[in-house]
Amino acid sequence: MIKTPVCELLQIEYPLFQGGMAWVSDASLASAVSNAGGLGIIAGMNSNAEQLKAEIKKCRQMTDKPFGVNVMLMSPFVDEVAKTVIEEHVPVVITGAGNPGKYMPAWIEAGIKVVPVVASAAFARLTEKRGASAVIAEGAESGGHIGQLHTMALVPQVCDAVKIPVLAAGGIADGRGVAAAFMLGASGVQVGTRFLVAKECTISQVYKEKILKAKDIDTIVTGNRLGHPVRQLKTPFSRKYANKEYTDIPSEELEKLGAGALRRAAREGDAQDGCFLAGECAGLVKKEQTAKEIITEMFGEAEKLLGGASKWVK
Ligand code: TUI
Repeated sequence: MIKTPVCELLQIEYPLFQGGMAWVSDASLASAVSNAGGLGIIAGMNSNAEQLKAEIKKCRQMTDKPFGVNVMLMSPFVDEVAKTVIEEHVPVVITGAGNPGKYMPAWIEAGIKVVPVVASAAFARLTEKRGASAVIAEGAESGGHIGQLHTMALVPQVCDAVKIPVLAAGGIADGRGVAAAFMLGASGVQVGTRFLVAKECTISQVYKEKILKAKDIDTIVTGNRLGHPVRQLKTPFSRKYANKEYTDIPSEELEKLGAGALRRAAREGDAQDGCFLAGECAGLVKKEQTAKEIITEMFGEAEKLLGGASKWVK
């Protein structure tokens, strides 16, 4: 059995968070992960207060275990979402894509455990000072919005910078990734891409098929020009975007091209104009399984690997 301080901190069985993926991480997926012993996360994405409340209510109908809400700090509704998590007594808030500093005092005062996603050691240190309970060091192998550093270099440097627990994210899709994360000093992992094909994940079958067919080299990073680099699958949409990105197209038009593209991929399965976010580890994802099967398989593999690690030491 693998137990770390993260299990005790959040009252969970496995030190695993499911990524808060926009248009993907709904009550169905989050409750399945929480029921399986991990921490399920509802994506706040660009939801308003009313939409988020409805999803939290649904999640509570499907699980009595702890779960979290991911607050996407670039959302136009971030202020109302920040209030909603307090009103709804959400036990854990994960933040992404920015600095949560302005919201942290109120969340902490309300007894919420705050776990920011960080992309640098300095930012990890800052959030620790502001009262974060743990941080997620997310490397650029991840799908979606990414920072500059990759998991292998980022995680140990963040671990050296803070005393609070560190969860590793980016490129982790099997037990080898989990074991490696612990060796880098992490006390937990966040997994996104592998949960895209969970049976309880409600995204389009087109999206799931694309993940199951993906090879190692099938993702691309776009959005650098707008300052929001995003890793996604190579598709007609990403090729079109990548080709236009460094032409003289005005930034507003580039933004328009991306508007609604996550929803088109996840909800409509629009293979032409959808933006299919995925991490570099998509090539490791080979079968559709329940959330429980995914978690028990990953931790079973990791336990075996860690248990046998002494074979390398002579
Ligand atoms: O947030 C994510 N991944 C996402 S958000 C998203 S939706 C979106 N919508 C519009 C434009 C772009 C994305 C899709 N995927 N992951 C968490 C994450 N946070 N990754 C990297 C960071 C990050 C980066 C820099 C967090 C903090 C940071 O610096 C803060 C500072 O002030 O230095």
